[in-house]
Amino acid sequence: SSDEVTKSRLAAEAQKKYGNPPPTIFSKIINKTIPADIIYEDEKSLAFRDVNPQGPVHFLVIPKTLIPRISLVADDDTELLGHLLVVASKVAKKEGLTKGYRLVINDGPLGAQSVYHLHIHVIGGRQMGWPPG
Ligand code: DGP
Repeated sequence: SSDEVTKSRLAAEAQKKYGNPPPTIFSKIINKTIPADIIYEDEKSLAFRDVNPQGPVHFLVIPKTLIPRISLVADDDTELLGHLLVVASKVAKKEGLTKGYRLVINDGPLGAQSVYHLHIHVIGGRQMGWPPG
């Protein structure tokens, strides 16, 4: 099926660029083998609600291709990364976050990253503090 073709293409791309990063739970969300509250999807990206929300609105925007972390991106990821930010902004608007919100990308141990599939957190619906914890 075209689904299978897409899956193998994404896996091959990730393998070529980043070595062989182990798939995470987010691959299963992309493949729809585990459920998630998906609020946006296109060919290159997916947005779904975080299972452990840190505000009234908390969703994640991820690339369908497996980039493990922001510190591993390369020049040819520029367009995809820009796309993810545009998706974050559009979905935030759709979620009614007219008074502002917070974007977060955690990287690695010191950044408190727990899932090694790049994701942008979009958190809103309450007053944020600064500095973040
Ligand atoms: P980070 O710490 O930046 O790697 O954030 C990972 C986030 O992913 C964390 O806020 C919880 C969320 N998360 C982990 N597993 C699942 C899952 O199976 N479903 C959903 N919807 N979110 C998940």
